[in-house]
Formats: sequence, C-alpha cells, structure tokens
Amino acid sequence: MSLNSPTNLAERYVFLQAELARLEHAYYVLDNPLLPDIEYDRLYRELLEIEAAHPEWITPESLSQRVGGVALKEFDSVTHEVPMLSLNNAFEESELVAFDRRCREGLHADHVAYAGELKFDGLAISLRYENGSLVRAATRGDGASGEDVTANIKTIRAIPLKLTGKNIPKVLEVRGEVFMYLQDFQKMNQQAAALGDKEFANPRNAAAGSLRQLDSKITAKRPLSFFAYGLGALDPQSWLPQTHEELLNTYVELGLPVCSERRVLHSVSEILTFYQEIGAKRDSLPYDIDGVVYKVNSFAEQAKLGFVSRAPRFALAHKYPAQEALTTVLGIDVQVGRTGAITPVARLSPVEVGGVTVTNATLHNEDEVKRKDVRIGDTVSVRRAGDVIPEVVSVIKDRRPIDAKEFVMPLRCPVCDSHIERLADEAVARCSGGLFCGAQRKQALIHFAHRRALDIEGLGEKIVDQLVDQNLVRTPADLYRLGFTALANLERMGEKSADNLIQAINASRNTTLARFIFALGIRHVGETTAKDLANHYRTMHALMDASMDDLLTVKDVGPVVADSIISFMQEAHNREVIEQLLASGMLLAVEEKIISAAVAGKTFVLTGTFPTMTRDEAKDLLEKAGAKVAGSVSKKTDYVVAGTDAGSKLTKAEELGVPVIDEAAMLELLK
Ligand code: D41
Repeated sequence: MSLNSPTNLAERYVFLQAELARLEHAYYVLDNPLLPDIEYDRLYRELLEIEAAHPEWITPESLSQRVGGVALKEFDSVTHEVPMLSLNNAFEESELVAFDRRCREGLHADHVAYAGELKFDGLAISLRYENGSLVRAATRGDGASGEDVTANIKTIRAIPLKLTGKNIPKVLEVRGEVFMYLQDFQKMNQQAAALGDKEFANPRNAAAGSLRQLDSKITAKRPLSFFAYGLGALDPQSWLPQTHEELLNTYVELGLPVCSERRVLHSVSEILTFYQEIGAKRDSLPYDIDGVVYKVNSFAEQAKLGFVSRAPRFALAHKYPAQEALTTVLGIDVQVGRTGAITPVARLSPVEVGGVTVTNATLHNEDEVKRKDVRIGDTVSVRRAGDVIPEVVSVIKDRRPIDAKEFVMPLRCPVCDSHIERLADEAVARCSGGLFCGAQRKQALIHFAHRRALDIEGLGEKIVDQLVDQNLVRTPADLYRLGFTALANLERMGEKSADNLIQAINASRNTTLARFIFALGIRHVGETTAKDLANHYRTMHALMDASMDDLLTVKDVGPVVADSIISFMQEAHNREVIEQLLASGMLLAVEEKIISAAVAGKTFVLTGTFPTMTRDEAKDLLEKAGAKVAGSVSKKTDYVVAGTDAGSKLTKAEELGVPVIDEAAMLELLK
C-alpha cells in the first residue's frame, strides 16, 4: 500500500477501482503501460478480496465484472434511439470528385472541410453511457435495432466502464468498431491450433465470432479491441460538439479509444493524398482496415446535407483492394530458410490480393498443411495483410477436384541434398546441412562476420550476396582464401575498400575461442553460451569431441543446447569447415576473467550513447569483470548505466528505483 493511500476499507475499494481503471486506460487505450503486469495483478487481487468480503459493494461498473457473467439463451433486441446509418462506398477517384462536388453544391460553399479517418474492418457497435456509466451496448443489426451485447462488450478492456473527465453528458451513445489487433489474432489462432480448436480465417471473423458469444466468459478470453468514430444519442445540455474533429478529441478526454490516424482535409487533393498515404502504410498497420472514411467535419453542415435512404450524404468510405482472394494450388514446394527451416509453400495460379499479384503463399509447416488439409489442385482462399507473407487461409472443399493430391514432406534438402530432420517436439523441419547448405550460407557468413563474432568490418549483406552468388565463397573458410582481385572486381567495391576488407579478414584471425564458437552459428549457442563453452573446453578440438554427458556439466547448457552442439559437430561438412578455418591460422585466445568484487554477479543494463566507448565495449568490460549484462530493466537489475539519449530503459529504471549511473561511475566500479 502506498503511503498516502486510504486505509479505510471502503475508501481503499474506491481507490482501487479508480487506480485499476487508470492502469487499464494507460495499457489498452494509450498503449503506455504504467506498471508491470504483476503490480496490476496484485491490485486486482486485492479488489477481488474486498469484494468477496463485501459483495454488496459490487456494482455493474466494477472492473471485476470484466470476466463475464452467466451465459445467455439469446440476445435481447435493442432499438437504437438514433438509427445507425450505413456508409456509401467509393473505389475510384472520380467518385470522390463527385462526392466533394455534391457536398459543395448542397452547402453552397466553395470549400468543404472533411474529417479523414480509417475504416476499420470489424463490427459496428453502439455504446450507451448514462451519467458516465456504460449501461448498454448493442450491435448495429439492421440499423434500426440490434442485439444487446452489453455483457460481452464489458469484457473489452479498451472500453471504459466509466467515462472520465469533467463534462460528462447525462446520455451519450458512442459509435465505433470492435476489432482485433493482427498480433492478438495470430496469437489466439496459434493457441486454438495447439488445443485443436477451431481457428478463425481473419481478424474480422474472429471479432464477430467472439462478440456473438452467448457466454460472455468466452468473450472475455478473446483479445478484442475498440475504436470510437461516431455519435448516436446525446443529451444536448452537457456539451454539443461543433465538428467531428471536436467530437473525437472530446472522446479522448472522456477516456475512449480513438485512432490517432486522423486528419482534417480541405480539398480533393488533400483527400487523395490521405488515401494514398494511408494506403502505403496499410500493410504495416497493426490492424486490418478496408478503406478510409471522409466525413464533412461540421455537424451543422452534416445536418444540412442529411441522408438518402439509410446512408448519410455527408460521409463516404473510400475502399482499398480486398486482402483475400480465391485461387487454385498448382503445386506445393518446400523452401529452405536462412536458418535451415523447411517451409512448405503453395505455388498458386496468379491472383491479385490487396493490389499485389500473388503467386506463392506460405503453408508454414507440415502440420499446418495437414490441419488445413490443403491439396494440390484445391481452390483456396489466400490472404495478404499487414507485413506478413501471403498465406493460405482455408480450402474451399466444395471445389476439390477428384484428383487433388496430398503433400508429402521430402526427405532431403532441395538445395544441398542433406537430410531434413524434424525433432519430435518441434513444428519445424530443418535441413541438417548447416554451413554447407547454399540456402543457409549467406546467413551463416553474415553471422560469422558479425561485430560480436569474428568482427570483419566491411563484410556486409551486399558483399556476402555477391561473394556467394558468384561462387567465390561457399563457407567461412573460403573468406581466408579470397584474393585482392576477386574482391576489387565486385560491384560497389573500389581498390581502397577491397584492401580494407582483406586487412579486416586477416585481422579477424586474431580472435578469441568464445567469439569463434559463437561465429559458427550453432543453433541455440548464443554469445553467453559460447563464452561458457570456451571457458570450459579451452580448445576448439576439445569442444568438437565433447560428449553429451560432459556438455551437460557446462554452466547453463541443457539437453536442447547440448543436442544441437552434438548434431552440428557430427555433420562432416561442419567439421571440415572448422578444420580449414583452424588451418588458415586462427589464433583463439581464452580470456581469463579479472573478477572485480564491486561488480561480480551484479546485473547491468546499458542504454544511450556513452562518451568514451561503445555499448559493446562496455559490455565486454563488465562481463570480463564477472558482471552480467541484460537487455531489459527489471527489479533484478542492479545498475542501469545511462549515456546521452537514453530512452525507455532509463524511465523504467527510475520507475522501479534501480540505481542509474553514468560511464564514469561504471569505470570507477570496475577499478
Ligand atoms: O471504421 C469504420 N468501419 C467506420 C464505420 C468509420 N470510421 N466511420 C463510420 N461512420 C459511419 C457514419 C458516418 C454513418 C456515422 C462507420 C459507419 N458509419 C458504419 N459502420 C458500419 C455501418 C456504418
């Protein structure tokens, strides 16, 4: 309990409701968590304990009610006090020009200001607040009346059960869209797949399916979200917004979630720029949109324009191409990823999805192909959304030809002919070719040259691409045989940089055993494990011949890591590459730790830019002195070392009360 929080139980209860509401708002509406989840959980549990002792205090707005209640037999019908209109759609520029002309003519105005916003692909709902409390939520239905989904809506943490701020209207109906973030949707589907439950084809279906649940306890488990974009009934005495822009800004003050991608547009050309800008961003937005919406900004002008049948004359949805389309599967190939992962890929009859021609779609892995039952010859629905690779969503079973063929996972890698392995508890099959496999070669080389591996400056992705594509380099050992002429002949490579690169390659021979082990890119062997292995084995050959039992005695090495090391070392190609590297004159030092009592065993987090060294150098210094360096700040962090432009890690440290020091103080500790 914090110092100035009330001790009286009833006051404490009121305080907890307000505090939890504030935390939920920060987390779900502002996307800016104020406290770690565990703190939230602690306060929430305290609330439940008080309610268990005083059930008479529980109101429908208590945050404990977000978990859902008894299942319904059916939804009640709700008549909308103000009907929920529909939107007219446009696809073409000419339709927009016509819309603007109609608005200007209808208003006898030279210019009309429009509020531009996103068109979320979810479900329209209406939330009724009375004196600031959420009393009813209804689906759009036919626009005149919808279904009472109050219990379900209350489980959505982005929707406040109580409005905040000063000007709380007696009656306010907020219109908006219930939807699901792409990330939440994917996670939910993965969990469903793991349990053998039904998966949803897309976030819209998932949102709709979740909201139509008669059992709100099920809805409570679905990661739904909400954005407000419109107004239904409003008691005019409290506050009357003049414009749509003002409405949305006031919604923000009332604690309602409003999407920040919104702008007032003053001409057709600004409208088109908005459409194009959002269109360019569409694939990287964290949720699905199917268009943008323009609304005449002034409510007085909206009223003047009125509506035709059920759609307002003052608004228009400008749509983007659909993100799903039907096509047929011509074949199923496998692709080898840069880590050796084998992915089945459907080759498709070319089809336009979201404005792009798609000819391939991922099937993720063998189990996915089985579960979705995708066969060669099938008609499938293909989806391209967000930043993700196009994927096969579902099979249209009605259209399956009788000769449709099932997919069989090949036994050997299509690139290097090594065995394809699939560990019992992994979904992904992998090529065992390692450093030898062409598909993994570029990745292996880039990792080998990495700053924290052999640190070959100048050997970036572009150069590696050329070296591998021109067959100049197959394995890391080939790097040490490269001649000046071969390098100088590469694209974007002058004599000077070729010379520098040769020198960097030569200099990289003088390294440490730990860096060398890390550079090999053995699965599950990161920098820290590489250091532990180097300290334990002292020579490369000792590690190459290590037994399973012995590996398991190394600090932090468990069966998964040990297994991965053994399987890497068993592959003859890999041993050959290591031998060649050693023969090319590697000097593999084993660093002795110089333990410093002041920092040994302590955990540091580094952030910002330091005056005299890079963060990597600071990390090395600290680790050599026996300290641990972590990537994120937690209660277990002993020190945060902050340089200039330190960001969220510094804030977090201050929140948690972790000591913050600068580079000079760190060096002092190391003395
Ligand atoms: O994002 C949306 N899907 C969206 C839907 C939006 N941004 N604005 C909307 N505005 C309206 C009016 C102008 C009629 C208040 C809408 C919808 N309507 C709407 N959604 C479903 C039917 C109508």
